[in-house]
Amino acid sequence: MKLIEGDRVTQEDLSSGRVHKAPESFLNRDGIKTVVTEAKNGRRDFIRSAFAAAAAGVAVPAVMAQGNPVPAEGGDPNILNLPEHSKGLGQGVDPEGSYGKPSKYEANVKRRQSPGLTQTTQASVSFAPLQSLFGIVTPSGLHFERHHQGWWDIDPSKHRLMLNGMVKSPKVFTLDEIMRLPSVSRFHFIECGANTAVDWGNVAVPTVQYTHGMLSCSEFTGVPLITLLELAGADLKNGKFVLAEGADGSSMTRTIPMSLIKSGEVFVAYGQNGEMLRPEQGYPLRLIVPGVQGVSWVKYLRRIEVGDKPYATKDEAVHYIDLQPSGQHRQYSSIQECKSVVTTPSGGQVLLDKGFYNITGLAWSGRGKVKRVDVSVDGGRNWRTARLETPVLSKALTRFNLDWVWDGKPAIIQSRAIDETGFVQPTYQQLRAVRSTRSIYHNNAIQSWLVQENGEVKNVQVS
Ligand SMILES: Nc1nc2c(c(=O)[nH]1)N[C@H]1C(S)=C(S)[C@@H](COP(=O)(O)O)O[C@H]1N2
Ligand SMILES: [Mo]
Repeated sequence: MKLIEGDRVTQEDLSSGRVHKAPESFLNRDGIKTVVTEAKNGRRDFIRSAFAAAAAGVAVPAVMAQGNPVPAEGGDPNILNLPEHSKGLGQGVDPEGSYGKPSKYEANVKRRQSPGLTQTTQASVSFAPLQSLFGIVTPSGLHFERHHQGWWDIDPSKHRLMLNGMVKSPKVFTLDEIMRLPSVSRFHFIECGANTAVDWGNVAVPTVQYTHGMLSCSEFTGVPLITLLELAGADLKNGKFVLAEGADGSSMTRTIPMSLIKSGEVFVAYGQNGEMLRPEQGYPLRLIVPGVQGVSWVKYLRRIEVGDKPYATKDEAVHYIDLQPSGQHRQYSSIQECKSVVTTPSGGQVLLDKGFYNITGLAWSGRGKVKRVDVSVDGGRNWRTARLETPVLSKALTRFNLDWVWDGKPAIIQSRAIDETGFVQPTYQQLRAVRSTRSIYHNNAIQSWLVQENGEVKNVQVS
């Protein structure tokens, strides 16, 4: 088994501080470190005793309870000294009203620019901190961003959605009119077709935030596009495609096949996770195209045109196309195929001691539900089936978990998802055989994380 080490991000880059080394790793957060320095027996024992304390009275895997708790000399000051918050009066609610924020101790958890991309003054991509998220919903403030021409906070009272082309009566809707129509709320993932792009050729970036962070999942609320098309009297027989157009300066225009719209799955959303869309996500209206790459989820949606052939716009003729080994490109390959990634332990995190860990990650498929996820800790030689957490929803992220006891030796952690169509997530070797090494989009290869003997976790590729 050969490991390909990163050539674009060196160890020197990591220590120079020019590259983020996942400071948000839950195992080496500042909060824990502070306590560790006070504990006599150092961080390794601290982690062990913390596990044992947490385990008291709770059903835990036997191996976790084995840890022999070593109390700090004289007892734990965090228990012995009554803290301020147990004595005084806490803060009151804001009489002016408020919008809640995360704890100040969670300030590390934020979306970030990737060290693997050209740094520009007007940055256009931010990556979601997948290593810090639980469950399947991406908090709206941590949703990844991809703006081709910057983002806007558009006045909803002035925003309009026009329906034209092959329709009996072209229509213009205000937001109020759209919000009066029957609505649906559905959980779906959105993944940029260029997610994991920089890793096509080689290992390129250190953490899961940058390898897989152009991925998010929300509960979206809105009106099925078919409802709006019917109101405009669209020619659903001869109209085979629609063109969706955004109101920002990027002239984002994408062709959507009518078959997807007729299935009722495509909808025009104004809601995200129980509130209005965030401006970065296309407030006040965006198209939701479940299973399809992010670029088709047109933000600031202002026009839908019904037509009888694909539009071959700039973002589908020359971008978001797949280079084949023959040198030809494949167009309109828009479904995000089955994919998964372990988010803990993942690159940049540090395991402080051998013993029990919960391997966790995300799986998804643009073709339906995830059926199974297998996890390997030996680089793909042996696999164990992970536990899928409910709900398992179609074209949404699915969370998986698996118990693991680390023996302190180097381990290569991988996950392999299988969807309800039977599609099995490919290895890099399998993917490169059909897609070459110089592709950009739609990289759904199995990700490998190397756990080194010193506990540091690194992004590697196994060939
Ligand atoms: N109007 C408009 N829609 C857009 C874009 C854009 O730049 N403008 N970017 C597209 C791309 S490439 C992606 S991956 C997703 C990103 O959505 P997000 O920023 O909400 O994560 O929106 C798509 N829709
Ligand atoms: Mo994208």
